[in-house]
Amino acid sequence: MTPSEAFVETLVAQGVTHVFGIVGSAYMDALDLFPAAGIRFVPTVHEQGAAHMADGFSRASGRHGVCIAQNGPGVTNFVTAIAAAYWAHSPVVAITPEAGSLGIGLGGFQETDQLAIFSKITKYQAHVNHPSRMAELTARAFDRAHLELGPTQLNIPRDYFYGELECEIPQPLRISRGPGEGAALDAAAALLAGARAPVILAGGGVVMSEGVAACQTLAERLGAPVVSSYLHNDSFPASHPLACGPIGYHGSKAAMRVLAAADVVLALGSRLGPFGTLPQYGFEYWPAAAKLIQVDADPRVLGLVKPAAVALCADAREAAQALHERLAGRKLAGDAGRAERAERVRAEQQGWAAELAGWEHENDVWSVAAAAGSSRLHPRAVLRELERAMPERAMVSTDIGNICQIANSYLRFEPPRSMFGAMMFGNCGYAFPAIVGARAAAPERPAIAYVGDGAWGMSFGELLTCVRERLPVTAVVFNNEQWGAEKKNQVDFYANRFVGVELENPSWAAVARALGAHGVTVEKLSDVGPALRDACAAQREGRTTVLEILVTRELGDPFRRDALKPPKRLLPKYKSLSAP
Ligand SMILES: Cc1ncc(C[n+]2csc(CCOP(=O)(O)OP(=O)(O)O)c2C)c(N)n1
Ligand SMILES: [Mg+2]
Repeated sequence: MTPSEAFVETLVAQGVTHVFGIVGSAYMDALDLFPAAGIRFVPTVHEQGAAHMADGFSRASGRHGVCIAQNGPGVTNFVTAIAAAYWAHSPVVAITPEAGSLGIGLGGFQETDQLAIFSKITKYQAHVNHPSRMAELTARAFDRAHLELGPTQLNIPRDYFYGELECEIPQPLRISRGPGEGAALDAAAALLAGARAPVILAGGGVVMSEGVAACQTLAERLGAPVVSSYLHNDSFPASHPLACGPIGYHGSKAAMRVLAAADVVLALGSRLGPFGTLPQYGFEYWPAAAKLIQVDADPRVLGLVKPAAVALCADAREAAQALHERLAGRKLAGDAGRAERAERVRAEQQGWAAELAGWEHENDVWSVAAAAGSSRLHPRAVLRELERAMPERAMVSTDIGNICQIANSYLRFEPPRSMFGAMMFGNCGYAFPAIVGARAAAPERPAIAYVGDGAWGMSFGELLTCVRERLPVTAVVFNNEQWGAEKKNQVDFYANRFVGVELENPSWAAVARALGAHGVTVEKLSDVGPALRDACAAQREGRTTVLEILVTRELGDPFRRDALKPPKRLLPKYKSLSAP
């Protein structure tokens, strides 16, 4: 076969059905085979969009997401999105054809050091150093992405697609972490059996391991409330009596209060990232005195951020099952107070629900003034309406911004693989292309992106992909005419000296219509729910809709209060800009 055939046959063997990218001469010999191989090439507007789509595809399906681009500029356009996939733990394979092997180093066309550029944001980099290794190294890039749950790079000198070789196409290698080491499981089971107030923190690993049912069985056995880790609101069914919602920024106070009262915390499939456990609402809720059992498939994150009494390198689902087995027939210290604990959990859930129901707008002085006299809608009221109208089995991606983060309080899911937050890379412009990829993976599910107007400016171009490729989604664009999340810092720390945060917008609904999508401007609260329902129904007819919601400029709690300091100015010319 030819190397192009070996490459494409390896994709087929790995189960690849979609590849996102922009066409380029560097890999055209292989691209030519895609249709005959049963692979759909999804052309995008920008390669960043392609890689975010690959990420969303993989998060919705649990399968690999794949993107490909022209060497040089096409490939460098991937960078931000691959970094985002790295922190989302998505098995994305970035295929990066590079300058021809005989010209490397001569400064020919579209040449740059593509391995160095991705070295810190991939789990593995395969460089095809000889055409006859095409299948072997392609397969390894896929296997490693799955094994390490993160992006890998497959770098191919463009002349290596040509030639002839003989090879076997490798079968996919799938290795489970298993339930973890026996002695550590024993120790964890002993801690759980001795716990008076155990709490399970269900992380992204529960979703990725298809471990929700196992987590639920274990939680019910222990009578342990379950909190979700930051931006993983879908790691436990929200309607379950033990579900307390997400911890972290704009999360559930019920979750954080319940966690604060734990004596043993079982962190299931979580790296316990530092941002996700920061104090919120002025409340330091991490139970530092509690014994921590940390389970994660990546041994490098065990005990990294929080000291763990027991660290288990394991698959979250298998570990939960093994712990449940070890607790069979055992007396649990927590059984004594089980009814009171259940009552307390219920009270916390109801307390938070009532607080949220009464919290219709922001109450700080700046926000009240900013919203006064405005006919625009309060963001919280809009988020509540959207929550109420959310169709069953919807997938929601959320961007980085003030309103998108407040949405954490209002996003409740039953099945996993439903929420796709821009994870710890935190890039504006994530949510929209990610939901397009999710939609490609799960065409039967309603697909919705929450995006601020600033982030929308970065990402709306991919509307063309939705229209051209019939990948219908709904974008909810919160138009507050500002880069709100950053403006909030200027309110809190810089005495309302606004620099670079005001946005003058076109009608985003009109822009959507000009690009061939449906565009709706929502100005009345009672229109929010019906507009979302209509837009999701239109997805079934192949139609993409932008719901532009006109909201006030009020702003909720800031992202990085932890990282900003009051301004100190020493030079006389800047003295007046000092904090009082
Ligand atoms: C790519 C990128 N650039 C800049 C930032 C810094 N940043 C974080 S939030 C934010 C403002 C987001 O504004 P918008 O999307 O309008 O949402 P809002 O905060 O107004 O709800 C910015 C600029 C970022 N996170 N990512
Ligand atoms: Mg905004």
